[in-house]
Amino acid sequence: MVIDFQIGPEEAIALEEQYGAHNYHPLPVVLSRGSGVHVWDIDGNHYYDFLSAYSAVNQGHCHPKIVEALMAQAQVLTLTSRAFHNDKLGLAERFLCKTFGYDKALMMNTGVEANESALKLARKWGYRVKGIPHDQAIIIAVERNFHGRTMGIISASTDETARADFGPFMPGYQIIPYDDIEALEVALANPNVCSFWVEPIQGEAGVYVPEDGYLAKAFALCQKHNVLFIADEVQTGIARTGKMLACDHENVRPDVLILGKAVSGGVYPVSVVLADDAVMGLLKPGEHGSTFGGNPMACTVAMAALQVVADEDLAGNAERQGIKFRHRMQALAERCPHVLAVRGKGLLNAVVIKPTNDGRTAWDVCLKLRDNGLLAKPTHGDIIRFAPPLVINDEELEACIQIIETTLLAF
Ligand code: IF1
Repeated sequence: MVIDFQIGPEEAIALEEQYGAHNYHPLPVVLSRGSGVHVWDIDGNHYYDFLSAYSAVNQGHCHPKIVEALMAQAQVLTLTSRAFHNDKLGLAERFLCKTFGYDKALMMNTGVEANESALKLARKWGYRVKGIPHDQAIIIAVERNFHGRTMGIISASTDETARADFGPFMPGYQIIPYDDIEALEVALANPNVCSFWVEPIQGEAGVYVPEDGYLAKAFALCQKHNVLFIADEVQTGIARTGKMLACDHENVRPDVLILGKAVSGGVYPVSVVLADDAVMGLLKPGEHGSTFGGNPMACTVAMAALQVVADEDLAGNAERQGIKFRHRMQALAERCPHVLAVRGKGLLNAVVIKPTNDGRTAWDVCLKLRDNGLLAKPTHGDIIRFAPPLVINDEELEACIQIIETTLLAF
């Protein structure tokens, strides 16, 4: 059975308005097809995708090898639960451990679940290995972090919109400024700290890249104080910043590594926590789990998606195209008074927009970009994130840069 209801864009939006929770404010465009860096709306209009589903489709939309893996597995076995073994889980776990250099992998589904899992691990390690007194473990998080939407995770958020009316919150966090080594050193002096939990580049905050050396220094301090360094690479991982992991830029190997999004190329929800035996070995049967975590579909898709990243050298392409992109945006900033700043790494970039005197903002820029055939999303009112699929080639990037230049110069 193929469900193929034909609806127009107005009806599609009206249905969401009437029947869906209003927890998003999407750009008005209704997509119905994607391939590589390209997407098409219901009416057949073409766009370049410069969001990549928040960096989940790094391998490009509907990558044939990943879709093929999904379809083949879907016809054989989809879900067994973890009550039984399945013939793909061990293969995927080995694949993940070998790819990222860890002893063990814990497969979950979404980014936020992987973060929750990592924090549970960190607390247990704090009690069983570090010897922190019962229920006293502290996790250090940073201002403007984004790790997802569950209660445990937003308890560490400093974003009022994410928190208002959702309290009471989970205790056990200490929040320090991001990119501030001195603040970290002070916080680490507390012997009850079990972990430091950080995004190598802050995505939601507006693609905030820390000072060179921050991650390496933070990691060294964590080692000195016997504290786990947990990296949330849900958005920065899987070649997005020009290396397989953003931590690779500073040769940091996190004690606990969290991956999501592009682990599956955006084809199926897959997230992973990676750690060595000394940490992951602490989890015992019954202490953690997930009905869908590590199911054969997820395993097959993740292996295919990571193979594509290696085969197509997406890290190298992200590095090269990213340098070109920032170079051209910086040149544009010289000519265009509405471009205030350009920042990023690899193909995770942001442009800060100066609003017009008559009150037009980054949102209006994104509407114009859409009209000109490029999709991007504003954040925090004045920032536009530019993060195309990493398969983007020279010609495609040139066409996209020209759309962005034309749009901003006319703004
Ligand atoms: C949405 C931002 C991106 C993440 C990091 C965990 C998660 C995310 C570093 C949770 C999710 C998202 C989700 C997306 C918006 C988005 C986002 F704007 F919030 F910052 F990507 F840029 N860790 N990021 O970035 O992963 O549970 O969603 O799988 O729609 O809220 P999830």
